[in-house]
Amino acid sequence: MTPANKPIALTRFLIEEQRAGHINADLRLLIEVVARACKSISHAVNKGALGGVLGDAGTGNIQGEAQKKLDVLSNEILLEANEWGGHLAGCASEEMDDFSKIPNAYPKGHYLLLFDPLDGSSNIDVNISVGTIFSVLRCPEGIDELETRHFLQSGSQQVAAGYTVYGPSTMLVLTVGSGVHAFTLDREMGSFLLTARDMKIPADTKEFAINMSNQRHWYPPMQKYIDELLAGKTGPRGKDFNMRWVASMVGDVHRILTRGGIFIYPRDKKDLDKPGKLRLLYEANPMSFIVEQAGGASTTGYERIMDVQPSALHQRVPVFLGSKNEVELVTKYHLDA
Ligand code: AHM
Ligand code: MG
Repeated sequence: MTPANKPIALTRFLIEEQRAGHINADLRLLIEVVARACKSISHAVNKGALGGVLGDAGTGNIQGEAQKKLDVLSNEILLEANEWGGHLAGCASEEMDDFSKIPNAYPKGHYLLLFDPLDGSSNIDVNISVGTIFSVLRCPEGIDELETRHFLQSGSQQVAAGYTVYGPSTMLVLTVGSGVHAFTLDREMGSFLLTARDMKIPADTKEFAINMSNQRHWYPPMQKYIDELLAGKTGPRGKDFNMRWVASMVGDVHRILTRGGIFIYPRDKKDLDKPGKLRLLYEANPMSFIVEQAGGASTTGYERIMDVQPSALHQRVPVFLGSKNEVELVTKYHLDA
């Protein structure tokens, strides 16, 4: 590869975004630190059994889910990397009951970082893609003490969002509100290099992602929508649809960002206490920001996810995201029901 067509590094890309007025120096530093933490997580994920990181940690999170060793390790890596940089006021994570403040020994900054340190945990022990998802919000100005309510901002307030997919290669996908860009980790150089600029999700698709084993628990609009997809060429949709389910939202969203599709995790009758499985603040919102920036759509089946006013840190939400025309159709089925 000649120097002229050599992909640019994340560091240079972020400096150019700062010059273009899309981010300030603090947000640039924050994203750099998150990327560095993701490199460490990538190394741990890659070592697998050799690093002694597989299996259960023997603990549970606030959502009653058993934590894997890599869930706990990834959470620690992200916290430690971010607490001393001076750019954050606090962090919240899927793996922590409550938010975490910046220790008094370090200066406090103006941003809040929310993350799912290792999404798709059930894939860890079977060597299938997992990922890290993150969302950045502004901390409200002039507050005396950081409280949970300061994190409860709608997705439309996000200033940056991204994920890293630890797959056959490690890729960081990022938006700061000026399109969606993907960076591949060059392990020899130790840096993320820009490999896809301004990614776009096609409006139409023939591919859907859903856990079909829950079908009997779905509500009527979902049954109708999926029945029509499964009916294929001779059905009302007039085309055959294919199905894919990685069981890691990062893996499924990355495929959709690359070649289109719709991802669905609906509310169902199995657990009436839970409005869906995925968490609003550190899964649904960042993925929605990315998908919308790539020209796709993202709803709860009834409203735009990024318009939902959060009421709790670990709040769950139904998720319909991806190719715009499919998301609009399934949302219409819900609103018309
Ligand atoms: P996790 O954050 O505990 O890993 O759970 C979230 C994951 C998503 O990545 C994925 O889409 C979904 O849960 C898979 O659910 P299922 O177990 O129903 O296949
Ligand atoms: Mg998750």
